[in-house]
Amino acid sequence: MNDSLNQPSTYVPPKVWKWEKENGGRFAKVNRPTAGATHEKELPVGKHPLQLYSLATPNGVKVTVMLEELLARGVTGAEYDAWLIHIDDGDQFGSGFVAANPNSKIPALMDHSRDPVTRVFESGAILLYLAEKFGAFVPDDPAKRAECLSWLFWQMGSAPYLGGGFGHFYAYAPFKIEYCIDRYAMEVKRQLDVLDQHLADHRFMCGNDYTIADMAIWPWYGGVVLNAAYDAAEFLGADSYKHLGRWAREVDKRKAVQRGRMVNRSFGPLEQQLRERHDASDFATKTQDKIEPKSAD
Ligand SMILES: N[C@@H](CCC(=O)N[C@@H](CS)C(=O)NCC(=O)O)C(=O)O
Repeated sequence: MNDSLNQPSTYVPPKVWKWEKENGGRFAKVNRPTAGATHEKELPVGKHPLQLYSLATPNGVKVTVMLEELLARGVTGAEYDAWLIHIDDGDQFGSGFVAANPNSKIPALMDHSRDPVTRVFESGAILLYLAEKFGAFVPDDPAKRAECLSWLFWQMGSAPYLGGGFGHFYAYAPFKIEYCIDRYAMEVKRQLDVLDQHLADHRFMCGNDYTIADMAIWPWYGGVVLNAAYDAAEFLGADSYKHLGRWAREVDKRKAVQRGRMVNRSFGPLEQQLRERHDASDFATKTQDKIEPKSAD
């Protein structure tokens, strides 16, 4: 044991890495080092042109917020069916899902209004696809569009440090490793400061207009400062990022955000879980508190 780093120091990597045992972490059951389908399973298809296969993680919420924002703006073509993908049970490795996303990760979108039916995977690509399809939430002006896409791609490149790095080692790893938590806390705090300094003189990420850049960044970085992710707000000193906090609370109040984050949610308070969404009325009638009988406690 290396005491100063609070980590075991006996491990010597073999010449060639082998997948020999489960690592005991939260995702041990589904993680594997190969791609492709493990079983045959078709995806269901509902009544709307847009079919979403997802789960209400931050990457999933980006897309359901976008769809609810479009609908709130009166874009009726954005009506959608949202199907729940249980990633802890390996649904992402079913043949139908792999055909929609060869990377086996939620979210995946199929657009049946196009011939041939068009698949879109990667949450950032889905946001941009929908923004272009409906001409909304991405600026037309080239300079503003460049700024918007820069922040969108910033999020796609940065969030793995927050989720796969910091969140994994702080919240999910089977034991706490100071070296890893230090490395990623340092980077995440730097990212929080990037956002805080930018939002000091911008209402939203790209100025006065709320765009797909806000939709991409909020579920991750808003989630951390509002303490909705990893229970790490205190650890990361989230209160000190005043402008980021102000922006996160403003986005949090939007009706479409409140609806979008309920879709494909299978955890948390029952009244916040709309596991599948096929119609706008489902928010009033099909949340889990209305479906599941109350538990005895
Ligand atoms: N870069 C991808 C990341 C998607 C992603 O990591 N999805 C996670 C949930 S947030 C997932 O499906 N994990 C299942 C797995 O890794 O097997 C995106 O933004 O769409």
